Amino acid sequence: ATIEEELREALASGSGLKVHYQPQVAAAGQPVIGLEALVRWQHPSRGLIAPDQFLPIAEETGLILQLGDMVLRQACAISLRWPDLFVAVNLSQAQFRTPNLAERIIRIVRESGADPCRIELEVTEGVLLGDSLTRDTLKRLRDAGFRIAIDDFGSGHSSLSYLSRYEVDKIKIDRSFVQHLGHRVDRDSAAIVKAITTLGHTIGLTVTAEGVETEEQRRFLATSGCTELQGHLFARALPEDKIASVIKGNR
Ligand code: G
Ligand code: G
Ligand code: MN
Ligand code: NA
Repeated sequence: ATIEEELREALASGSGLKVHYQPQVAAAGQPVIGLEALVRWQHPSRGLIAPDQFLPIAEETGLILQLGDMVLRQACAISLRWPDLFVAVNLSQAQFRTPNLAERIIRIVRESGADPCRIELEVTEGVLLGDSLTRDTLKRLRDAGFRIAIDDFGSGHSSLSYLSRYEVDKIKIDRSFVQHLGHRVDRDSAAIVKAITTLGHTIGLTVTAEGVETEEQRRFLATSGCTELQGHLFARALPEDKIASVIKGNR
């Protein structure tokens, strides 16, 4: 069977695909405040497959819509279980090609009983640079109460214009900038991180840093004014049954 057929089968049977959750912490004091849903595929013969290896196929074949539904349903269930946390879900640019994406998402969340205000939707810069259909979809989602985060900020075709043109709530600074904040702090990355943080705060956005791996990075980011931090220093993406101990340990 091709990967596409196997993916279709996994989605139809509801087995194999699962969602892991990576905690996000407040920069101040580091309690866990949110979770990012990250899909995984436990393949019967190929082992654990990373999203980079099957998301492109899901996007090309349109299976990303069903996959997105599955992830969102699970994220809603987690949200109900942890009502004090927000749960972040990634949306691919390909999902925005469907004309009723906003209604689809709103319906799933409503059926689950979760509060849209506790669900954050992560989109990349490419989505924000999209057409009027995409803009309309994002506006309808935000009007329904969802929070919108710009994922991998600074890594794509950055245009500062959409920060004012669109209503977004959060910037997630791409981990490539964070990675270079080492023992010997890289001066350019440090300046970029500080500039993004200042810009974000000035226009009222939450600023999250991704890919935080070291204590030096954490300290620099907290001092620079980042609101939230995410990365292996705190926790990796974990299966549902492993997150409780991390959340409780961090409160
Ligand atoms: O978890 P990991 O670093 O391997 O994720 C790799 C990429 O896959 C990231 O860019 C992430 O945003 C994306 N990704 C993970 N889960 C989902 C998902 O449920 N939907 C979409 N659209 N992208 C996801
Ligand atoms: O594109 P997006 O930001 O959604 O991708 C998130 C991905 O980053 C996940 O696949 C996750 O596994 C990965 N990730 C999370 N924390 C770290 C980290 O501290 N270091 C590295 N290298 N990757 C991370
Ligand atoms: Mn993300
Ligand atoms: Na990201």
